[in-house]
Amino acid sequence: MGSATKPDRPGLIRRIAHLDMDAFYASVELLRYPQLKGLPVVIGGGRRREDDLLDRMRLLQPEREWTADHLSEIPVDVFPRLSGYVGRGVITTATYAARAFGVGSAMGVMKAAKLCPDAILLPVDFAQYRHYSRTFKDIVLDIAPLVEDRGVDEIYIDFTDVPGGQREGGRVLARLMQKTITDATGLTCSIGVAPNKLLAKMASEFNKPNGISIIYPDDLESKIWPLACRKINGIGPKADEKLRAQGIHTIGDLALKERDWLMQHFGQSHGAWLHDAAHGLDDRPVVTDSEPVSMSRETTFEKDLHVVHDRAALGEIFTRLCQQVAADLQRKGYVGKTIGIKLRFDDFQSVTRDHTLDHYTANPLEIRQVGGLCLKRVDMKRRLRLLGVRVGALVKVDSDEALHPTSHKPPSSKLTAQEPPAQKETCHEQADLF
Ligand code: TTP
Ligand code: MG
Ligand code: MG
Repeated sequence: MGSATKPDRPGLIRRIAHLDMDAFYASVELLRYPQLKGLPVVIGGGRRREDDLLDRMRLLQPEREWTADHLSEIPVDVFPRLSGYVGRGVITTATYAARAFGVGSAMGVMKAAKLCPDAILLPVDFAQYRHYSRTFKDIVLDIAPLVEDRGVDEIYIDFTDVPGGQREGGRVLARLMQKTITDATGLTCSIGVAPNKLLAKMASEFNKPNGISIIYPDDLESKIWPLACRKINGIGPKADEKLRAQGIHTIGDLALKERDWLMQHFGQSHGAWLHDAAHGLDDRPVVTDSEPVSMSRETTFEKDLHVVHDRAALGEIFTRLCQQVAADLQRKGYVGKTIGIKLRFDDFQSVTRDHTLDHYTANPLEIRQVGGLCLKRVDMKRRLRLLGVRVGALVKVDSDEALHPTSHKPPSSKLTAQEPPAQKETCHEQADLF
């Protein structure tokens, strides 16, 4: 594994970790329903409503109180089972107990019901998953500064220069991260530490759940080569099929092929990449988060809403979204100048409008007011599926720009619609809708 040392720090072994949360959505759900621990549970099929199960309990046991504080007291036999499910929903993830039945991500709920009819089915709650996603990432950032965000439940971390990052190949630091995350959230994760991102990503799967796996440069032949080519992040089903057609099934098979042969059969750059990957070579740096350019909040409705009949509900939802995005900005220490809205109609057409202020803000009332003006510029001709608000042109709240806005440009409004601009008269009716 040639890229084991850092070019800028000769002699220092490059140690890169990949951290991935275990059965993430399902594990977050189990925090509020701990009575389901160890049981087969799948997440999918619909969105969480606040809170269907409590309503059911209020009917079953009206003599006592049922609030959000009592979720853990709901008896297991009250939870919906897969067997009762009819619909086209898809499973996002499953607990390890459900995986034992062959149930997993991206499977239709109906199919899963055949495999494990007694599994409990819970709806998704993205806001909750985002919250825990932010929490575990912040915890890791407190321990190690170089973190690359790879989605809702995974990150790469550069261990090389972090205290403890080289001890036992990174195991000591990995253990500290696992413990800190579990103590703070009750969630577990698995971590792979290796000389580079490619191998770390594979390694984090080796000892799931709640596992640590360390790969040293000498482990390539014993730990990596026996794996199927699909285990290389970047070899998808199509590429795998092409490799199989050439009799290449494992990473070891791939490593036996000459670089030139791979380049001939799979193209110059892909062939060279395949060769490097099979030999455990990967020089990609851990790319830390760049400053965000915008923050947004949006929501898809349970059922399409009518701009007139549902105006009160829409107004409330819009206010809440503005408050949420303002809270996001304030929590992360940003202010923005461009306020935008996004709508999706029941025919899936999307429309956006935005307005740029001459100053920066993170004030929910101001975001609400400017967002409301943007909404008035939309021809509300159909029912709405989705509503969102975005604040862009962000700067840090304590930056020079925020404190002394220098731009002398007049405030501007921009149409970014995927449909013709609204006509003034047609949207008059909705003028004070939200
Ligand atoms: P993963 O990390 O792939 O899976 P996981 O965390 O559920 O389980 P594991 O212990 O094997 O890591 O995905 C993270 C979350 O992303 C998962 O909890 C749900 C969501 N997801 C989907 O919604 N659809 C999918 O097809 C996949 C793979 C994941
Ligand atoms: Mg995961
Ligand atoms: Mg993941």
